[in-house]
Amino acid sequence: RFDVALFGEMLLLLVADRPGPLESVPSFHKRTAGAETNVAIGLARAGLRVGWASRLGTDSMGRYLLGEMRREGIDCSRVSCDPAQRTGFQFKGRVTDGSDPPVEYHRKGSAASRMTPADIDVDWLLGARHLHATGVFPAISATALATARQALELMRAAGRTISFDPNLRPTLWATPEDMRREINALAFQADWVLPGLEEGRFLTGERSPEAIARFYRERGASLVAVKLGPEGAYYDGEQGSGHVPGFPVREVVDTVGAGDGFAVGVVSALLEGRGTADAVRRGAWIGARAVQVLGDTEGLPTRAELQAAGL
Ligand code: KDG
Repeated sequence: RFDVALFGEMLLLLVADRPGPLESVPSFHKRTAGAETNVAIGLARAGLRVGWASRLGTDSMGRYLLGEMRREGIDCSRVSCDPAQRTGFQFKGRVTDGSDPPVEYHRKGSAASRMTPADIDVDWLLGARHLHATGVFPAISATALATARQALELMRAAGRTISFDPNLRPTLWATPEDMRREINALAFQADWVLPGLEEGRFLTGERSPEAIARFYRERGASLVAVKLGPEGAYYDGEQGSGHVPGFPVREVVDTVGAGDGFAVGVVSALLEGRGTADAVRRGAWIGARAVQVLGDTEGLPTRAELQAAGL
């Protein structure tokens, strides 16, 4: 029995040690990446019991990633490692102006992209009280999309809560229309929907955070929190609506992972029974930490750090 289940691809991340085109960068820092595994790591550090289901190759990257997840105390019993398959990886560039860095994926045909609904251990999944899903895993292959859909359906049918971060990756979809349709179909199954402002605009055709939130609220979400970057977040839920200001940031080192940090804050706090405004505040705080570090997970706080910050 555990608190949160997640399905998703974990990637080896190679972050450039200096700005410039990737081909001219001489050395890279080794880190881990993957939207769902970032959230898994953050939730585990926040003190929740977390289970992650996936596939990895048995190559050195797969061994490294599995070791990192186990070190965080995450249940990896539903991660299968296949010698015939390869672990995905990505390069990430460095930027100095706070913009989103360039990313180059090497994940096509990866072990995780070969997951199918048959990989879902239903008893294991239903042993969790909550599912967190993002738009990344369903984007990596048709079978991953089917797996994500099925996981959401099973949890919904069992009356468990679901959080969903659209986390749009246009390069992984055939067309923008496919992306909009499939991501919205998943979002409509979720209780807590966590889009970024630009994502929300693309997905709903609305402009304002209020209208984006209303769009998902009218389609079943009990809480929508729209991420506004340095401006914090707007939320609309059963306990009311409001705006949480952003936390101060000294220097933006890398924006990737901020949305995952936000999800960690909101989901961990809600599962602890905190109110919506507190949950969104925790999310905004972790998001602000996440942009000040190079990798996706160094900014994710431990339970003790959350307590010390009064969050
Ligand atoms: O949300 C962070 C992720 O974007 C990153 O860790 C890698 O999964 C990833 C992706 O597809 O970009």
